[in-house]
Amino acid sequence: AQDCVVDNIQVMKDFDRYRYAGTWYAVAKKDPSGLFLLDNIEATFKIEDDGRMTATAKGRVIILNNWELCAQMFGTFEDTEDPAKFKMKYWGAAAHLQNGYDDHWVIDTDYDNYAIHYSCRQTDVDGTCLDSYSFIFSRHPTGLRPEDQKIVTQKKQELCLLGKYRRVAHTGYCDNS
Ligand code: DAO
Repeated sequence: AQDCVVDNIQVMKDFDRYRYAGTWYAVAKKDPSGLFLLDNIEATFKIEDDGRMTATAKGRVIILNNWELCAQMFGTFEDTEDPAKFKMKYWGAAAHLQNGYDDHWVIDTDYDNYAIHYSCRQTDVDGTCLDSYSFIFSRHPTGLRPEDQKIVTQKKQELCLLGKYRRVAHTGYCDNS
């Protein structure tokens, strides 16, 4: 089942946000148009007392053409009828950072090692995605375990994004911010 129609994309079954909570390191990323987060990207998800998911994230960005900084970002998630599909409102801690309202889908995760995120910002008339972004997350900043790599490759293919990812470096740029 791989027709590249966004509505047909399989997401994580019985997604458990409590097991998903905590810090994830982006190890690969498929960029949207007008990309924002460059590298040193990590996200920490939290489940609030009322059960809603929130996140803080950071990553190296370049704004105003040549100003490099570590962006501190915040996100709040709205639930949908599918437990693995959220609407994410996000904004930056400082001026000039991006803000927006995106889909935030968890495609697959084992909760302890890897997670695959997907967001389509714009669909085409045929239902395929015109502008998507996707993070491959690891619990380990060093990358994915070899045994997780083949699952991730399979899921990239199901997202019709195989070959469209780049590696996300972790150099410590955002460590003290
Ligand atoms: O980097 O090009 C891009 C698109 C990503 C924008 C979203 C960043 C905000 C994230 C907040 C929370 C968690 C993932």
